[in-house]
Order: sequence, then C-alpha cells, then structure tokens
Amino acid sequence: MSLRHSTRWSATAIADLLAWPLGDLIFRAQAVHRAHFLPNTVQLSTLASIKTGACPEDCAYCPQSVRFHTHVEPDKLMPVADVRALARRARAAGATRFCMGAAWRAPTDANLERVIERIKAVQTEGLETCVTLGMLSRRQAGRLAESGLDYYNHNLDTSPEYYARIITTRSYTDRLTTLANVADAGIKVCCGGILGMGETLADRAELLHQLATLDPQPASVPINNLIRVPGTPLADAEPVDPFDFVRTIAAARITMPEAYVRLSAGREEMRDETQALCFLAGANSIFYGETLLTTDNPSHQADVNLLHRLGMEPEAQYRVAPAANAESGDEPVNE
Ligand code: SAM
Ligand code: DTB
Ligand code: SF4
Repeated sequence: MSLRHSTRWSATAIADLLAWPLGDLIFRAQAVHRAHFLPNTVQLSTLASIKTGACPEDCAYCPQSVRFHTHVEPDKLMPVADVRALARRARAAGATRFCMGAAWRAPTDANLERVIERIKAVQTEGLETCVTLGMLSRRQAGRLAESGLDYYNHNLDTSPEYYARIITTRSYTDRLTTLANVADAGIKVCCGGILGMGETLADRAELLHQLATLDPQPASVPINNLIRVPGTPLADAEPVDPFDFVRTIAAARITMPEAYVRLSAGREEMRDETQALCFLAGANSIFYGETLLTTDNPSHQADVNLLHRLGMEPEAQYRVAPAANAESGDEPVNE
C-alpha cells in the first residue's frame, strides 16, 4: 500500500472509499494517520458559548436559531472575566485549545473588538484560541489575525446540493468566501460538517470532497453527529449507522492526512466502542468538557477514563502560561 496522498480526491473516489469494507478502510486510515501523527494521542479542545441564542439564521439543526422553540435561553456576550475563568478551568483539566462560539449571522465591527478582548484573555491562560462567529469580511479576518487568533471555525456542514434543504439564509458560496478570507488572513481554518441530517452517502462524499479540495486543506476538521434537539426541524431525523459515521471519519483522515480530525458533537449518545472505532479510523481530537455550546457532552472524567482504557493520552500542553495572573492574585502557572 502506498502512503502517498492526492489532494485531488474526486467526490466519486471518496464515495468509493465510503463503500469499502470497514476493516480495509480502517487499515488504510491507520496507515495514513501513523505517517502523520502520534497514533495514540488525542488533542483536547474545550468549547464555550460566549453569546447564546436569538440567532437570525435558520440552520435546521441548530437550537440557537430564533426561529425554533428550544431549550436555549438567549444570553448576551459573556464578560471577559467569566471567559477567562472558563479557559483557566479548561487548561487545568488538560485542554490545549479553547473555542468560543457566538450565535451571530456575522459579527459587527464593535462586537469583533469585544471578542478580541476575550481572545486575549484566553491567550493569557496559555491556550490555543479558536472562535466561530459566523460570516467574516476580509478586513474582519485581518483584525482577528492581528489579535493572534490561531483558528477560525466555519463549517460547510453538508454537500452543496443538500445545503439548501438545511439553511436558506446564507449560501454555500457565502461560506466559501468566509473560509477564503480567513485563510488569506493567515488564520488556520477549522472546517467540517454534520452527519445525520438525512443526507445520502453521495452528499457525505461531496462534503469531504469540498473540504479536501480547499487550498490549503483545513488544519482542523470537526465531524459532528447531529444532536437532535427538540424544537428544531431535525429533531426526528434518522440516526446515522455508527459504522457509516466511522467510515466518514476514516475517509476524512485519508483525504486530509495532515488535519486534526475531530470526533465532535454527538459523543454523549455514542457508545464507547463507536468512539474507539473513530480513533482507530484516524480521529485525533475531541471536544472536551461537559457542555458543547448549549447541549451536553461527556464529563472530563468520562473522557479521561475512556482514553485511559484505550491506552491513549491527551496531546501535551505546549504553551507556558504567562505570569499574567496578577488580577486574580493567583500564582503564575509554570509548567
Ligand atoms: N453562528 C456561527 C456559525 O454558524 O457559523 C457559529 C456557531 S455554530 C453553532 C457552529 C457549528 O455548530 C455549526 O456550523 C454546526 O456545524 C454545529 N452545530 C450546531 N448545532 C448542531 C447540532 N445540533 N448537532 C451537531 N452540530 C451542530
Ligand atoms: C463544530 O463543528 N461543532 C461545535 C463547534 N464547531 C462550534 C458546535 C456543536 C454544537 C452542538 C449543539 C449545541 O451545543 O448547541
Ligand atoms: Fe445561528 Fe450558527 Fe446556529 Fe446557524 S449554526 S442558527 S448561524 S448559531
């Protein structure tokens, strides 16, 4: 077997991969994974919703849209001190990246500056930073790059063909434009999608094709299993066969060899065995912490136990937290 990869994966070739016998697909994905990453190491990212709900968009999966009646209580921008406290807790629990989400169609310039204050607070705690704020202009992406932001998350979510069934208030092209603005500004792109929205295998192949042909390929690829939130139009969607979920992870690993492939939303409903298969298929990142944005995620302890049972370990924290803890009166953390 060759370990050479093409970045010119056609959707048809990816659809073929998704139909391979599971064992063959995992074997290939493992080979690719081991050529690029430590095989038993998982990167831990912690999420925080810094502005919750009341979003004007109509994404059919999302509990934060103002159009659906869900469990979500809207909340205004989280104060800097609260963000910093969450980041500190995330780092203490072993996370290396802190991702902040805001339920906006697009940030205003004034809101972007307020988010930048929060990015700086998280940097002070020695974590990598990621934000997901909706659509960005080139200028706004430039501002975020100046702040030292590491990653911007903006998902393609599904295939271009299926997209209009899920979202009508912004186009696929809008998404690609934001991704180009982010990449051109020099920020690493975090971009993935959701399985379980009624899409076909061909749609999944097309989503992976879109992701794998981004230039450069995304540095981080979250693969979400739809959380079927009551009140959203997709509340009763048919669940994905866990083996098909694993196949999609393997195909993401094979087609995007250098990306962190994140086993993202939906782990709370996933058996440990399925998660283990996802790691075997090349997933090497998870969301870590008991909430995602507005929904539940496994506890820190559950994930520490799972990784331990699998003989896997969290990716090491690499940044030394600066001695900028004067406001809190705490001793600086030096590791
Ligand atoms: N408002 C911003 C945007 O849409 O770009 C950022 C936040 S949005 C919640 C980030 C991503 O979360 C979505 O693109 C989608 O992929 C994922 N997501 C939202 N609700 C989900 C759900 N119920 N299940 C799985 N993934 C979900
Ligand atoms: C991503 O791909 N998944 C995360 C993150 N990027 C922002 C969000 C998942 C949200 C799940 C539903 C919720 O908690 O509201
Ligand atoms: Fe708004 Fe983002 Fe949810 Fe869409 S996914 S409704 S843009 S918060």
